[in-house]
Amino acid sequence: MTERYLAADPYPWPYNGKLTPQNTALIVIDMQTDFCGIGGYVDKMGYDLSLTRAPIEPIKRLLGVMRGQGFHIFHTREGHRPDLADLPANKRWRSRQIGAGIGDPGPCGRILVRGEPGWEIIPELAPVAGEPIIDKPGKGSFCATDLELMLHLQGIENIVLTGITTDVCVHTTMREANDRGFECLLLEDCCGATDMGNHLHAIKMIKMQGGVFGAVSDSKTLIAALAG
Ligand code: C5J
Repeated sequence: MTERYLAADPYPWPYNGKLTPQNTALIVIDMQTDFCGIGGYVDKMGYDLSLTRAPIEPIKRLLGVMRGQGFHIFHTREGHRPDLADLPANKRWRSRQIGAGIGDPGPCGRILVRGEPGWEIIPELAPVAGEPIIDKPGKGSFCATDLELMLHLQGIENIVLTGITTDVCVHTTMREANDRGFECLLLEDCCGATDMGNHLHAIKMIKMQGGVFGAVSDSKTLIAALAG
């Protein structure tokens, strides 16, 4: 197989040059109204929505290219059962401290509850038929989900991470994936956080120790590499 790499920091990615639609998945994390829409969880906490909305257009463009080339695409949603049986009491308590209680009613329905309008993936990035959606109760996409099994059954070795928020669900998922032996790439323009400093620091952390969790690049670079 011809080796294929893209420019990334701190090393050309993937480490072994094995980049194909068959062994690589794009994961779009938590692009839900609750994290980037008016009246959702992040809005209710008072954070700047422009930061979590910034990745919408870059992800949309990337989805178009990667779908067109037959890459695996996965989506995730953070949320809890309507009876809140999977919501840790401390998670609920903390969210209430900041005025956006998980499970409580809000402008987009009950906050972070499965089936509510705020929990839905935004229409701009809606999954298409055949793209698995991973429903997760936590920050990481591997905790209490079947994601790892599905990745292994499909022969996936490389994971391209996008979505929100960079420092929480994206970072936790990247760390979990890295520990499981997946080769990870985070696209910085396809991620966003509730705080720009946290976004930048989360990106910096990945690049330490020769790429302690993988590598970082951007969607333009990946799209150019896929065109070549
Ligand atoms: C958070 C997430 N920040 N999707 N969730 O609570 O990052």
